[in-house]
Order: sequence, then structure tokens, then C-alpha cells
Amino acid sequence: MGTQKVMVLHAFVLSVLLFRGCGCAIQDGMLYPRDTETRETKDLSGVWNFRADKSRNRNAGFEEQWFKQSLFRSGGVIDMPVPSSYNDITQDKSLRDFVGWVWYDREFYPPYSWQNLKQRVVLRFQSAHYYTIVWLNGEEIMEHDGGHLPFEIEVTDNLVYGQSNRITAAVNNTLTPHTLPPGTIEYKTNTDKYPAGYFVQDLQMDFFNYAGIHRAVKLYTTPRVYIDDITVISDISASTGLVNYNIKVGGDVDGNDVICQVDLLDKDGKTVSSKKGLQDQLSVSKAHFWWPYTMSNDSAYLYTLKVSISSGGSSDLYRLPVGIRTVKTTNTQILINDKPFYCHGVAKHEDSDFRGKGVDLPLIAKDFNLLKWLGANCFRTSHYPYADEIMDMADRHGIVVIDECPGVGITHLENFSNKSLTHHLEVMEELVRRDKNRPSVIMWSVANEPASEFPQARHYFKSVISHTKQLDPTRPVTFVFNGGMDIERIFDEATEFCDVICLNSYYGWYSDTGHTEVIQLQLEYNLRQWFKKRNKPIIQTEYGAGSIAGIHLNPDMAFSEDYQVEVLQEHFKIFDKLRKEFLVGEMVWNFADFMTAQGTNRVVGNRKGVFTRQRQPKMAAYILREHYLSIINSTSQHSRQ
Ligand code: GCB
Repeated sequence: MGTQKVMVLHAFVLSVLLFRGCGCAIQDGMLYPRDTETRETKDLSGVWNFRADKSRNRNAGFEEQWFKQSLFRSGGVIDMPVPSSYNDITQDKSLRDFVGWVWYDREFYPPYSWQNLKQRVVLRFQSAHYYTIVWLNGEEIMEHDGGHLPFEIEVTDNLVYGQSNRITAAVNNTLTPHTLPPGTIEYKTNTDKYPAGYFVQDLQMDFFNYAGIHRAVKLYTTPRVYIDDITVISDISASTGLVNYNIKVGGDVDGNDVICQVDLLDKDGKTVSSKKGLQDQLSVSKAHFWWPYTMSNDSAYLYTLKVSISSGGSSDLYRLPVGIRTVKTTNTQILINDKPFYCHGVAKHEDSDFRGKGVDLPLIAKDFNLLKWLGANCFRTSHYPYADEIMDMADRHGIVVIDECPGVGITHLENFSNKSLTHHLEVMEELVRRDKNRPSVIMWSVANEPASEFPQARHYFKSVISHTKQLDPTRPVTFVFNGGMDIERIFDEATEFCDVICLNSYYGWYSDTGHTEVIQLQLEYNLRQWFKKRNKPIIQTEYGAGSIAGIHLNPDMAFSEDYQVEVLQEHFKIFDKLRKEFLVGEMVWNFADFMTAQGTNRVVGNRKGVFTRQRQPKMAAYILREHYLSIINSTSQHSRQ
């Protein structure tokens, strides 16, 4: 889209400013950028120049064409780490709460070694929140609609060698009724109470709308004829592992001219199976199957799929980690490798102090160590796709993932419009494309707590779920239901399309606050009613209570650590009972305290974590650990078949 059009469109008010009808075109492939013998990556993470466009219409950047020259030439800039959220980096409250366009730029020198006709160079953003436009050397090259998934474009012909090149990115965090998550801009027009032009962003989700370039920005090379995509579907037959693969080749090539060699390597690098051709099945006798974490061993065995192609004088090579496992469901079970699997884990968020949602490897490593310490074997990516680095660790450590898209807060009628639906389908395409080969992902969640009682929800979720199943016929699909209400009064148009019923409820917290004595009764009744209604396996995807670390009260009261412990323990008793029937998982809300918008029922964020935001355990973490260890110890003796 030309700059002229951008400027005209950008002259409208903020809520119209986004969504220029172009959005994200679903591209093929987009394999994670990896260094191989034929590919090179250059990480552009670091300190970028940054400015928020605080002009009244948030449009100065487009009107004055800030992308045409280095950002510092059009005004003041500050240092901004990439990746990070910009919100918590400075002492400026107006930047923390900023709504609108922020601008980033940085310079780089492409290596001379890339300057040959045999290579293509791709620029990739691992994610930026929410809407992003990117320029290279002043020329607009791509835009992307959505906050948690990668986008990229080939820049081979845009790079200039022997001098510095400049990437400029404008990122807008505005949420509208058609974004995922949705939100609204509220204009406060009463000039007795608010200054002229005053507006606020209203959120429909319970977490802070962190924004900025959240994940790495990378350049990577591929040969001109390249491996564009790999799809792997594994299967098992007795002790034999089967790996069905399908390779897409990109570039100027006739498929028949491509020679393809595919090898499956074990952990020692030994080839255990090989084939030629773009599509086939590899077979490994006495295979090591991928199995979730059980405390005692390193069960999450990963093979490496080594794909080599050549065509004419060009060749490419890519290595993909592969786990051999299957996922199936019955009406009372989730089966991994045909064995019953019980999820005992957590729902999470990605945020932490200072960086907001910026990828932070020490934090990721710490969180996985805490998950293992807890004895957890799964998490849900509530309520948006997590960074590749997190998903890689889940694959490696055997932590099972319910992979959730950012469909949280779909609660207003407008959020069910065709425009929203179209975007939701695209987001699922992007998510499945990114995570389809991950053994840790056992289920897709297309939403969290939507207003599925609306008649419109039926068509909407039927479409999103069936689209997701078409994209990936191998995994169950669900959405997470706000299931704490009286079941007789629930109007639900959509859970019938789910393979597994995922329920959130907060007995003893949002209802009957302070009354832990009613939890067992209400929880068991609710879960049994749902099983009767849907005859499908059930996961309790959220339950819990808030506590401020360090507050102890005896007798306990809401917000003390003691009360949180009691709420959890009452739930455990029913989970232990129903695990022998149809309950296939329990996930406490939440792994750690997390930031939310300000509000009178949030004490500097949501305090339902069993860890603090600094990752120190509350009392609840110890009793959750005890509970999970007892499940692990009893599972070996306990058969649900
Ligand atoms: C929920 C939501 C989650 C909230 C949580 C709470 O049901 O799914 O996003 O943070 O409740 O603590 O209220």
C-alpha cells in the first residue's frame, strides 16, 4: 500500500486508524529461522530508537513521514530494548498507559557475503503487539494485524550493501471490536469532566495490554530454491514410530526438478530412517516415543528431521525437531500414545517485571524449572500464543501445551461479526502454521470465555473450530468456557463443537466468597452435570483464589495465603475423585501473579498466582506441589481403563 493512502487513512480517528482492509495475508511456510549449512540468521535484537506519537490525533508520524529518515531527525528518541514491552521501561506514566502508534528504528549492515544471486534474505518479526507497519530504507514493505504471531517478508532486493540500512516499525496497540483480543476506544465527550478529545481504551480481558516489539527481529537467508514448509504427522504402531512428512519447496522451481533427501536422526545423530521425495513416511522400529514429563526421566524424546533439497545448482537444508506421539480422545479420556493422560498443570501468562511481555530467556528457563519443581506436566497458553522459545522448551521438557489463540474477551455482539470471524480464522491459520509440528501441543484452544450464549456464537464457533480441524485433523480442538454458573441457567450454543470440555469456575471466590465449605458440593455437581450434558472428557482449566504474598490470617479470609490454600485443597478432593471417571485435567489459575489494567478488584494486578510475579512461592505453591507429586506417584498404579 502506498504511503499516500496510508496518510489519508491515518487522518481518521484512532479506532478507524487500524484495519485498512489489507491486514495479514497468510503466507506459506514461515519455518522458524535456523542456522544451517545453507542458511544464516542475523538477530537484530538490541537497543532501538523509539518515540511514541503523542500528537492529538496520534497521526503526526504519518503526516510528517517519520519513516523517511532516521527517527532522531524528526524529533526526540529514547532507547528501547527489543524485545520488550515499552510500557514499564520508563518512569513516564503516560507511556505506560499510551494508546496509539509508537515508532521504532535501527540501522544495520548486511554482510557482503549475502550479496550474491544465489540467496534470498527475509526480514522476520517474531511478534509485535498489535498492528505493525514496517519500512526498509524508507519504503513500506509489510504490515501485520495481530499481536502474538510472526510475520515476515523477503527483502533481497531492498537491501543496500556497503552502507547502513534502516528498519522503521510503527506499532499500534489499539484494540477494536474486531481485533483479537477485542476492545473499544471510549471517547469521553463531556467537556465539563474531560479535556477535549479525551479517550480511553476499554479492555475486555483481565490482563495488561502490553505492547511493542515483543519478540526478536531477525534477518535470515535461504537459497533461491528453498524449503518453504515442512509438515510432520507422527503415528505409532506397536513399538514402531511412523513419521509422515510433506515438504513444500519455494522459489522458482518446477517440483519435478527437485531432489529431496529426508533423514530422521536420533539423539546421537545416528540416522534411523531415510527416504527420498517430498512426501513420504519414515518408519522407526523400537522408537522412542515422546511422552510428557513425569519427574523421574527425560521422556520427551526428540528426533531430528533433516531435510535436504537440491534443484539446479541450488541446495537447501533444514533441521526440524520431531517427537513421535499420537493424541486421541474418547468420551472420558485424552490418550497420548494410546495411554490415558491426565493434565496436572497451570494456566500462565507471559509477563514479568520491566519487560512486560518481551521475550526473556532467564525468565523462561526459571518458569520451566518452577513447573518441574511443582510436578506440573502441562500449561495452557492463556490467553495468546507464547514465544517460540517457550514452545521449544515445552517440546524438549515434555510439558504438554494447550495452545490458545488470542480469542479472549469475545463478549460483545460486534465481536461476532463476519469481520471478526474472518480475522479469527486467519489467526488460527497463523497459529497452526507456526505450531503444527510441535509434539507438546496436544490441543488447540480457539478462545477463552466467549459469550457462547449468544445465538451468533453457534455459527461463529462452528466455523472457527471446523476451520481449525481442517487445518490440523490430528489434534482435538476446544474453547474454554466460563463454567461457574448454575448449569441449568447456562445457554451455551457452542461447547458441543469442542472435543474436550474446558471449564473455568471460581467457587469460594467470585461466588460464595469466604465459604470454602460449599466448594466440594458445587464443583462436583457442576462437573457431573457438564459430563452428563456433553458426554466428553472435561478439564478444569481455571480455578483458584487471590492472595497477597505475606498475608496470613487464622482463621483465614479472602486474600490471605491461608485462604488460597484452603480453596485449592477443597478443589483437590473433587479432582481426585472425578479423575477416576471423566476429569482429564486440572490447571490452577494462575502460575504467577500478573499485571492487569487498574481496577478496584485488582491489587496491582491479579494475585491468583501460586508464585509471585517475581517467581517466589506462596504457600499455595507448596501444597500444589504436594498434590501433583501425589498424582504422579499414584498414576503408575492407577489405571483408568
Ligand atoms: C477468568 C479468566 C481469566 C481471569 C480470571 C480471574 O475466568 O479466564 O482471564 O484472569 O478469570 O482471575 O478473574
